[in-house]
Amino acid sequence: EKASIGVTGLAVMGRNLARNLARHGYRVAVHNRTPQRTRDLVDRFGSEGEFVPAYSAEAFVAALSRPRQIVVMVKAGAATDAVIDEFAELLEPGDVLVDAGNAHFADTRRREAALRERGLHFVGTGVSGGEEGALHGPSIMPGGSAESYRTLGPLLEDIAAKVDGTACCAHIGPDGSGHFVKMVHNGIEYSDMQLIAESFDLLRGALGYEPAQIAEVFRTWNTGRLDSYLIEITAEVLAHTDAETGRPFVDVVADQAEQKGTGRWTVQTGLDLGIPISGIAEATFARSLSGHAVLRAAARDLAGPPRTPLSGSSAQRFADDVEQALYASKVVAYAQGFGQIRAASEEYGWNIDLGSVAAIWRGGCIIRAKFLDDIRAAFAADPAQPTLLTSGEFRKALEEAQDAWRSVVSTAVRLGIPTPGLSTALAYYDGVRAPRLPAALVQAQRDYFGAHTYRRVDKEGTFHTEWAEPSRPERRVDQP
Ligand code: 2AM
Repeated sequence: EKASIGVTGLAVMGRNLARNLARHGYRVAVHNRTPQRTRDLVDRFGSEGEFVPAYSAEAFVAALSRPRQIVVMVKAGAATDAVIDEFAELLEPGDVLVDAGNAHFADTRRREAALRERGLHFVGTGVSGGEEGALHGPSIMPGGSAESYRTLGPLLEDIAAKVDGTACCAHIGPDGSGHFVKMVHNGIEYSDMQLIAESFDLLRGALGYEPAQIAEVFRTWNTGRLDSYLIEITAEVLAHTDAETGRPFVDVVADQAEQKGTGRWTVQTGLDLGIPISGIAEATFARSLSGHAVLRAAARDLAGPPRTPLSGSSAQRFADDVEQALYASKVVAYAQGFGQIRAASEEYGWNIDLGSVAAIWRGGCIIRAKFLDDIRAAFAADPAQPTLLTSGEFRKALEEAQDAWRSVVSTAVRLGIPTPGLSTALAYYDGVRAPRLPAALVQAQRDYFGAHTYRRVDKEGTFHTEWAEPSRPERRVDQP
């Protein structure tokens, strides 16, 4: 009997995906460049389901029923290309090759086009949830042809996380769309994490709370609208005491946050598309700032304000104010991220259903949160809305939060506590709602030094002022 799907690349993620498939009753062919990993999987987990170990690419392909479906789970980049090249030779038209790694969507577009030429379906899919998610139910974001999803989709939906009985897996759109959506997921994750970290820093710096007390605050928040995986694990981390020193664990961890690159890609792509994803950008830059040890050592003695903790009624209100600032900033970060997905969808003709993206992020993935069901509902009610900020419940929440949000950001500024994420989100909120922006002056400056022209508020046309002439005459330049 042939296997209905195969997994190649059996490091932890691939192994756990294979086990998840087997536990759901699928016969799974398993293969790895180094055969020991394949043997190891079957030895340790063979009892969980039906595995068909294959010790060569040829044997692996021969073990699969048609159309053959192969999930590739190797390191993104050259390894993915090597594996694709190897299997493309062995597969036949109609077969499906799935890249479940974190590929850049532009690579996925290139690979999909090349394999389509040969009659093969290439599915670039986002998988979020880490090792645990891969085993117990990740959020899955597959791109590629609609035809490939007809055979592959049911399997992926079976192994995905479920929320209210709905699978956290849906066909995103053609070619690179799945990996694009996964990339933005990770960018939003950066933003969520940074906002939470800033909230912690504020509660500590402005109230003098200990990490264990802050863990309690987060636990309380986690019973409300901020209910999410990231808030939950933050409370766990903050409550943890280092065994060796007896100090709060968060205080013994070096304060340098690393990144693997998807946040950077999100920011780079945001710049390319001209979409202001300032929340994700600040979160990414905050990580890079933290890593610049020499810069930070040199700047350590720059003067700042005294950090006198708050007292009285402002202290009593502060934790609640931070909750509101965090929530409002989170809404901004998601509005920006969904805006970026929409822009890419238009640019590449992907026709992505934003509500469906929100729906499959409700479970399995790192940013899973109650909040995502509200986003799903907002897009379901009005798929074409220009921004989440103005949609029913979110508008109300932002308008209610804005006083607290401003107060938190001003407290941060006054005490010299860096809050790039919370501050930029507020600046975005004020930027998009401003009836007039100083962009008028920027455009005038551009016309002055570069003759870049401008449009006027009071009449049609494109104009240029002859700034070098004393009388500064204006000419209309868009007609003969
Ligand atoms: P390995 O066990 O043979 O090293 C994560 O590194 C996974 O990607 C591993 O399963 C690893 O296989 C696989 N991998 C990395 N580079 C590869 C390549 N060039 N060809 C095939 N598999 C590769």
